[in-house]
Amino acid sequence: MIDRIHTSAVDPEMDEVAVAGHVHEIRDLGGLVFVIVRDREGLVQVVFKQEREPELFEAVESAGSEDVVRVVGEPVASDQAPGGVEIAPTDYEVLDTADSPLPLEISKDVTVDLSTRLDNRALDLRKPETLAVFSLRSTLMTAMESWFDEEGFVDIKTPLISKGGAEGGAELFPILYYDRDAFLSQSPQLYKQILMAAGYEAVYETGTAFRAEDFATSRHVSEIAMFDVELAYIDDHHDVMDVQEESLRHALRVAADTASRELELLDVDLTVPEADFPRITFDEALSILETEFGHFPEDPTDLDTEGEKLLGEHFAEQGHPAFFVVGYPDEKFYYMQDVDGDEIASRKFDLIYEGQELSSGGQREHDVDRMVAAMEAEGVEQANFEFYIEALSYGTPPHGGYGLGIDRLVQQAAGLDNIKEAIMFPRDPTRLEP
Ligand code: AMO
Repeated sequence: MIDRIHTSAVDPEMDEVAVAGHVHEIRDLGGLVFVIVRDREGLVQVVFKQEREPELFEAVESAGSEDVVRVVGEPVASDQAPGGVEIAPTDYEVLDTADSPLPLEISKDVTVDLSTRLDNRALDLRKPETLAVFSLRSTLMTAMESWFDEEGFVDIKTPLISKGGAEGGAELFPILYYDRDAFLSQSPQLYKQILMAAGYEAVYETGTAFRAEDFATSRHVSEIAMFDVELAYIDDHHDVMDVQEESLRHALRVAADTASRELELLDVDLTVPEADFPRITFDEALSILETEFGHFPEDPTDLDTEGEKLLGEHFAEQGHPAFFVVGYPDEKFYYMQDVDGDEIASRKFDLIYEGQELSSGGQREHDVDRMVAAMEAEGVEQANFEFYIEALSYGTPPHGGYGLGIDRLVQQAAGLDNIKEAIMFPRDPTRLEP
């Protein structure tokens, strides 16, 4: 490996350091050139003086923005330098030069629309604020996965190519699988349930789901990073919500504790929901919307974007950034519905976080006869689900789970206007590259 330390580790107490990175900024003041070097951890200023190091000075005068360089030198405390330290160079090496002009400015604070940023994503990803999003994303997801590892959940991988969909026909991306028609997976739903029938007891998957929805919103994409969870031997859907609540709180807490540099760059004050997440019924949600906001969702069996936002405001005022809405009517065949003694229509819940649906889940129908009846009522073609129905028919423990949209989690945690900012190379109905 090339000998270097990160810019964040440069300390005036050190005798000599080597750093490497992109040339973020150059300021030429005659006999003095300031070069700001950027790596993954931050920026450091290098001061080249013509009188002090004439040879290096000559070399640096031809430096260009975004060249990749390595600098060796002595760290010196400096009040004017970013981070309070600058480097007096003893060696300067160009590892690669960058073409110019750059199609997108990296260092200058100019407002560029999202579409231009995404067209030039390779450069946009270099911006410290963009990198902060993905560093935060990595922190959140590593923390999330470790919570499940610690709790004994099995890390699984389900297929991305399938014969049919789990969530509905219209949203499937067709592909050619050798000489047969197939589809990209919409959700690991059926497989995670089969694993419950197979006795795996508790599983999680960090995966990808594809939805051929026709949308133009700030919260939808066609290729979604999905965090799926399933657990067996539950009493009811509250056990599933407990898992979701604790794991999300843990991930946000780790991010708040360890990603302070990223949160500062993003100008975000991350609230960790320490109190119990409120759990309200779907009917209660409708009633809050009606009485407090005079809002009626267009589809009376679901909450709309505006409704979720308004409920988010209602609970935020009470100090709750996250809450569950439980018991949606007219649900998919795999959710437990119309249970004797239940006051709710189904054991399906959504988690709303910062005014936006973050996950859907619930207790599943493990009684195959009841599930098949629900499929018939829903008009679902059973032929595509035979492997699933059969797998569940050989004895399946009571179970439940949820799917959490990772991109939405990052969008909300990082305070981003558009979900696409939370994805390195997002896909939507119009964007297939880069
Ligand atoms: P659902 O279809 O509600 O449930 O998806 C779960 C979560 O995935 C995210 N999501 C999306 N994010 C961005 N763009 C999209 N087009 C998009 N579609 C969904 C949301 C959503 O809450 N099988 C069930 C889960 C389960 O019950 O286990 C399912 O997929 O954050």
